Formats: sequence, structure tokens, C-alpha cells
Amino acid sequence: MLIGIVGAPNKGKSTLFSAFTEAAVEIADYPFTTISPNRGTTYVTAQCVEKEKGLKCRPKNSRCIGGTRYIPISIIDVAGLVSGAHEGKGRGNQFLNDIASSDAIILVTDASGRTDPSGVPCTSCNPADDVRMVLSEMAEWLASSIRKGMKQIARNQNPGEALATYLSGFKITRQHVDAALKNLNMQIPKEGLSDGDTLSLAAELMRLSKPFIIAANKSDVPGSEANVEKLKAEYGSSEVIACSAAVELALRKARSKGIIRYDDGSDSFEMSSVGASEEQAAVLKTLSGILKRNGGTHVQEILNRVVFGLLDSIVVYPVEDENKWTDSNGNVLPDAILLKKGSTTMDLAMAVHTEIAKKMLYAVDGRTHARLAKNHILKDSDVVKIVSAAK
Ligand SMILES: Nc1nc2c(ncn2[C@@H]2O[C@H](COP(=O)(O)OP(=O)(O)OP(=O)(O)O)[C@@H](O)[C@H]2O)c(=O)[nH]1
Ligand SMILES: [Mg+2]
Repeated sequence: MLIGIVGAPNKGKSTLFSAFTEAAVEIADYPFTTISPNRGTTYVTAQCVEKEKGLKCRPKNSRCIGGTRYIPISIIDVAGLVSGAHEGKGRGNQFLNDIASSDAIILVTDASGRTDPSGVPCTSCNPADDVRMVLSEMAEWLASSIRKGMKQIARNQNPGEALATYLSGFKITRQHVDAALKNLNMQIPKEGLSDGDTLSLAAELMRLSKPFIIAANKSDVPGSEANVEKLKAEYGSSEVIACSAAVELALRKARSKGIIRYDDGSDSFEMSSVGASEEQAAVLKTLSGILKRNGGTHVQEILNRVVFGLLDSIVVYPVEDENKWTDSNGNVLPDAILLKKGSTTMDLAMAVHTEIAKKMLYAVDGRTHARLAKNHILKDSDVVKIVSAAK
């Protein structure tokens, strides 16, 4: 699973990336700090099922801290987009090719209203303006790609299928294409779509294939609440999360130095015995106030909302011993796998290993010990043994 971080320049995309991945990347108060993409791994969190069995898990593909499973996903941060990027303005939009294969997008904007859509400082800008601009540039980016293949697609016996094949690198499927054409009441004629229709189709395909959440960042800055409300009014309250990447990054750094104990997503932290300098203690006091006021930084919430909300994922634990919930080496609940809601035991087998899937016989429920068919639909937190003739 790949999540793309996109937005206008100077909104805090790289700060968010750094908070998520704890990787050091370039962050600065001017536009176009990021040129080449930053790629990394971060984690979504879910309640681990270890407690249910009274066991302590020994994760291999993930981590488990205090009963919370941290399941890895890939994340990418790219250069800032500006108006006219599709015509080559700013860094252009070619770099968006790096997020073509993303499953969803975190669209970062500046809730403090102190940077305009080109990333230049201002006093009271409306962040909804840069969200609109970014969505439009992303649609233009996809449209320009579709236009390049339009002749060939339109001449095909089945243009819908040809378009889906052509756009497979964008993780756009036949279902996305069919739904987009249906929603727009559109057909692809032999002579191809007009430029305007191609843009409408691209915008609809983006909406369907790259769901996004708006990270209303810099919400630690006093007065940002009104801008968050403007964003919610335009894009819906469930699409907008007010967050503070810089605060989360500072807390994670203090934690990695052993200065504080802080759980991701928490609205407080504790000082540890390592001790902080006077300067660090003063900063931490300010951060503590922000955490209290905002009920946390809401950074981890963004990721969980994207993966479990937008992408409708569930967590499933494959095991080899359905009684002990272990792998063949005795590791308890070694893997936690993210699957789309509606996935079957066969999909789980595919995620574990294609050979195991090819020779899969059936599965066994780790709780009821019932035999499950290959097309049995899994649910969140299932513990499942796959029985396969593959060795
Ligand atoms: N107050 C506040 N400042 C932030 C926050 N997140 C980022 N910033 C600041 O915003 C500026 C831009 O941050 P970056 O992470 O480099 O922004 P970007 O969107 O990656 O910028 P480009 O790569 O240039 O497009 C830096 O000065 C950050 O310290 C936040 O949550 N609160
Ligand atoms: Mg950046």
C-alpha cells in the first residue's frame, strides 16, 4: 500500500513525512525545498489481538508496543504543486508520476493561512484555495496522460478496457473507468474525447481511484480554527483533519532522544528520567499546551483514517498453528496483514505467498476452528490458518 503526500509548496508535506517516518529530510520555510521525492515506511495502528489469548506476540512484519500493532505502509512526499504546473510552472507536474501508483493521497494545506497557494508568506490566505488548485492540477496531470493515448484508446473495439489498461500504472482499474464513464454519462467516441471531456473524465477518475484526506496542517498556530472550518464547509468535515506535523515531529524527536515518553496519537506526554535542558524544557512546555488545546497532534489519525476509512482496510493475522496462533518457529501472531474489506481467504493467501495461494486447499478460523472456503470473506482481526499443498 502506498500513500502519497501532495500539496502546494511550503505547507509542511516534508515535515509530515518526517514525523511519519522519523527520517531526516529537508524542511525549510520557503517553496520548493523538496525536489526529488522522499520515500519511506510508516505505520498504521490497530489493537493487537494478543490479549485475547493472554499471549505476548512476537511480530515479524510489524511491531507491537503496549498492545498496539504498528503495521507498515509505504509513503512518498513529493515537490510542491503550483497553479499552472501542468503547463510547466514551478517544478511542473512530471514529479507526480512518482505518486501514480499510490492508493490514496494526503493533501496537505496550511490551516494557519500564512502561506498562499504558491507557498509565499501571506497574512490571511484561505487554504481551501490551494486545495482547489492542487485537485485541478492533479486532474490536468492525468488528463495530459490520457490525451497522449487517446487516438489509440478510441480506436480500440472496447475503449473502456483499453483506457483501463493504458492507465494501469495509475492504479486505475476497469471498475474505475466504467464507474467514471457512467457517472459522467459519457462514452468514448471513435474520434476520441474532446480536451474538455478528457479533463472531466480525468477529474472523475482521480476522485474514484485516489481518494484523499485533507491534512489542515499548522493548526498549532493560533487562529487556524476558522480556516479549518472553511475547509470543512467546502470539502466535508470527515475529509478534513486539523493537525500539526511540526509538533508531532518535535515530540517524536524528543522521544527518540529518550527525553519524553509519548504514545503516537496521545494528547499528553511524560518527562523521562533522562532530563531535558532548560531550552528543551521550555519548548516541551509549549508543546504540552498545544497538545492539550488541540487534543493531540492528530498526525497518526490521518494515516489511520486514510487506511481504515478511505481505503476500507482490515487487519488479518495469518498463522500456521490455529491453536497456538504461531508460525512454524513458534512466533506468536508473527504477521499482521492489511487487506481490503470484502477480501477472501484466497486474497489472504495471495498476500502471504503466490505459491501458497496457487495450491491453497482451504483455511481454518483461529477462533472457531471452522474450516473456511477459499471464497470465505474475512473480517477485521481474524486469525486464519491457510492450508495449502505448497511446501
Ligand atoms: N507552525 C507550524 N509550522 C510547520 C508545521 N509543519 C511544517 N511547518 C513549517 O512550514 C515550513 C515548510 O515545511 P516543509 O515541510 O518544508 O514544507 P513542504 O510542503 O514540504 O515544502 P516544499 O517541499 O517546499 O513544497 C517549515 O518552516 C516548517 O517548519 C506545523 O505543523 N506547524
Ligand atoms: Mg517538502
